[in-house]
Amino acid sequence: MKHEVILVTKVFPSTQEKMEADFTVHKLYEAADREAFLKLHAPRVRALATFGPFGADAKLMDALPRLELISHFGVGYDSIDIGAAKQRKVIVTNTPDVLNDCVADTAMSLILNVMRQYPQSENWLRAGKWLAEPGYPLTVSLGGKTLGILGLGRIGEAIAKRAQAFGMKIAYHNRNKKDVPHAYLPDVVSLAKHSDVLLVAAPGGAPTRNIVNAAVLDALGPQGFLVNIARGTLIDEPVLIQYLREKKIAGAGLDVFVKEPAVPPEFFALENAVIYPHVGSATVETRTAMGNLQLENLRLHFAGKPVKTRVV
Ligand code: 8YV
Repeated sequence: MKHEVILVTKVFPSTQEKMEADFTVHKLYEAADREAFLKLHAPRVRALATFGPFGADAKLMDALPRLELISHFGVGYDSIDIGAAKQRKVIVTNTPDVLNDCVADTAMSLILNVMRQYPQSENWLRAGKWLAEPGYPLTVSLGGKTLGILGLGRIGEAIAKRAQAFGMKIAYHNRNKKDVPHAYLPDVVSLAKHSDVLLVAAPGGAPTRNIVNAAVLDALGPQGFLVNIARGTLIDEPVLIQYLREKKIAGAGLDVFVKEPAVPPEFFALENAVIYPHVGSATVETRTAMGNLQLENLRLHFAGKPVKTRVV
């Protein structure tokens, strides 16, 4: 007999196929009446599969009194109420490590694109401006500049490795100093002051909300660039839009936004913003590996074994 899992939203197709092969999957996102759906399946369901921003709150956990495991697709789990999970002794797993390289590649491309203005220069060429002007305006070199990493975790380290290969110096701020050769700055403002590029790679959620605020952007200054591959919530977005518009910082490279996919249209008009639709981990290989890890945690739990990547 197959174990039963509630899936909160559609996932990567190959992951969903494998999930449906191994488990009886109840699709919450197809339910016309959510409450009736949960009531119907609650007596048998012990696991929930969540995905990115489609997580689980206390209300959903309460609707599933037999819930033992939330197997999340994504390294960031800010869409899950961790306090509520702990209180109810529900295990939460995520999908770390397998995405480090892809997210770091994306970060590096944002650093390159925002400093060297490759997308803007291509648009300039496509608009036929090369025929009228001698060349695209000069930009800024990466070599010798300081990359300040806010949140030097596993993804941050992968970014540091790449940036060093491009000749950048690394500084960082974490709650605790790490045993690494990079310069440690005791707070976000001093990191921003010390950096040419401030890169945000810390977890989202309430404790980090708006930690990149006006004071931090002032410290970064008109020659400084901001790059965010973590969560939109870490940045005070209206303030960032204002600072970009008034050129109080040099530019921003953003893969994430406060409310996705409803990106504030103000960003579309900003020449000094390079924006991606949250593609950090979005390759076939990485999404497959993330899905496999999500499935492995489900299988291990139902086999009575410890899960592989437990958060709480
Ligand atoms: C994914 C992410 O895009 O892992 C994360 O935390 O933000 C991304 O890798 C996301 O999980 C799916 O929406």
